[in-house]
Amino acid sequence: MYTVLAGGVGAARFLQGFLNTVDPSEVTIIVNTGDDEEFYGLHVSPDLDIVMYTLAGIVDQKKGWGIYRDTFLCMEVLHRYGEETWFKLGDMDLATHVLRTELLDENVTLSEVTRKLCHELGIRSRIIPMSNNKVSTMVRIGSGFIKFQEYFVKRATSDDVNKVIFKGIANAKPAPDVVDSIMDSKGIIVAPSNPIVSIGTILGVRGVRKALRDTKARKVAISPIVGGNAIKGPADRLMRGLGMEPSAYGVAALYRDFLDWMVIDEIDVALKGRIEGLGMNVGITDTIMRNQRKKENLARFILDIFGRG
Ligand code: FO1
Repeated sequence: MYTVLAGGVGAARFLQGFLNTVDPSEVTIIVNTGDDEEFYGLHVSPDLDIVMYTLAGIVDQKKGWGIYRDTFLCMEVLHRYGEETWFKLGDMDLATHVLRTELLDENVTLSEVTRKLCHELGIRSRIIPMSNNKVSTMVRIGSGFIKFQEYFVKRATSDDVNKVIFKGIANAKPAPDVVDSIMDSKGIIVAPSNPIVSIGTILGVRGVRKALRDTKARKVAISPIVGGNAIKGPADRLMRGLGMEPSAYGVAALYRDFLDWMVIDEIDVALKGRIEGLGMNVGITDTIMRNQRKKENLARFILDIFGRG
């Protein structure tokens, strides 16, 4: 069994290769829910949805989120009603949020809702939220905090962030199976997701870091930073704003207490020695997942690390 710690788009791209290389039913994906937000009274879980839609083969590949060929007619009407519509919820996508919200209102947990949605979408891997408790990622710009989606989508990550907090994390329990799946896996993969606001949130949930240190599984991370730049999103700028080195080394340093292997891109070969100095092995390969073949090559590279003695 394998466990993948996942954010949104970067993780989903990796999974497209990985799940074509191993039996999908042997994979558990623990997903960040710090980005979750309410819009128009609906509970939206962007990272869960990105992973779910990707595995179901219905994601809008170009955007990386939402459903392929969705329309946004509901948004147009909301706009006419004078509502803010900067967070684009597609008409088909809305069905997910309507059903999720209805079930959550009936006290069904987010884990159970996710299991039902995955089942109906024919997904064979197990997708679990990091926690069933509410955690809200907030970023500080100047002296004030704003919610993550406001920073990420409304303001298009244009601000300098000097602090990130995960509101509610101290009281968030790991969702059922999060710790067990880490403990029972043969291999753990930290997807090439944002180390602060995607993976950092999962690692902040009580017991997760300890489980990662204690498990006998081999733990491998793929750097989302290549040549000092994030492959997608604001990870590099966030790291710099928080006083960290925006590089594969900076990412490895965040995982040093539990990681066995850091996989970095060929471009970053010069960082090998410094990363090894953190007490982990370094794998070097082409990590830019431009097409399905490259996604599967990266997956095979990771499987090869798991297969080594
Ligand atoms: N990302 C955007 O950049 N713009 C959007 O309007 C947007 C809408 C959206 C709707 C549903 C959903 O599940 C995801 C959505 N995302 C959108 C993606 C999402 O905000 C981010 O990719 C993640 O939160 C970061 O992992």
